[in-house]
Amino acid sequence: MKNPFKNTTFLFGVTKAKNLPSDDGIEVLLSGRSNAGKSSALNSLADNKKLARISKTPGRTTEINFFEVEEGFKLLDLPGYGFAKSGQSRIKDWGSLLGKYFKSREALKGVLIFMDIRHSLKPIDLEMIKLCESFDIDYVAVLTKSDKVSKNIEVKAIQQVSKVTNAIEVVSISSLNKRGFGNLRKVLLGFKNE
Ligand SMILES: Nc1nc2c(ncn2[C@@H]2O[C@H](COP(=O)(O)OP(=O)(O)OP(=O)(O)O)[C@@H](O)[C@H]2O)c(=O)[nH]1
Ligand SMILES: [Mg+2]
Repeated sequence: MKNPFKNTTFLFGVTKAKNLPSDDGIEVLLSGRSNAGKSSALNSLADNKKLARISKTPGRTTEINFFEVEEGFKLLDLPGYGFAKSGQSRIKDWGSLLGKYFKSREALKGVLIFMDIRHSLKPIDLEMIKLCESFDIDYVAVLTKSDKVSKNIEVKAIQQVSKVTNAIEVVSISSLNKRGFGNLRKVLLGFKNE
């Protein structure tokens, strides 16, 4: 089957709420701590290494980057939380942009929360979960870098996150060996078809 994410293209990055594009179609946010593997996952989803920039230095993605999967269906790559390298003012900018976005965005249909499978549910992840719950937005826990742990640990991590959160799905992926992307694509297409 053809990969429905294959033609995903980068549209633009936004740093201020006033520059957000018109509020239509379907948007799914990709969120998570810096270095969790969001941009790598986006590239693996689309099977295109050049789509999103992979950071060697954590915290380099510093805006909301809009990607279009197809007309009316967008994925938004968020700057990683915890900008050790970018300074306080960035954190503030990001907070207000994200707060405004959540408050009024009709297009927002779901949030993927990317977490390194070895370090899931850190306080900042719980804050993102709270944000989703307070606005009644469905969220999916995406446990990344599954290549770093045994199958046994992988299964336990999935069970743990399923137990303690209200995530509509918990999936595990590896951008290194490409496991789990069939599942992740299914979950994303679910938001589109809701
Ligand atoms: N072993 C392994 N490493 C990975 C995987 N996914 C990402 N990485 C590595 O983790 C680092 C961060 O990956 P990114 O995809 O840039 O992470 P990000 O979440 O987009 O980071 P920010 O843009 O800073 O928020 C890079 O060195 C990647 O090569 C994976 O599935 N397995
Ligand atoms: Mg990134």
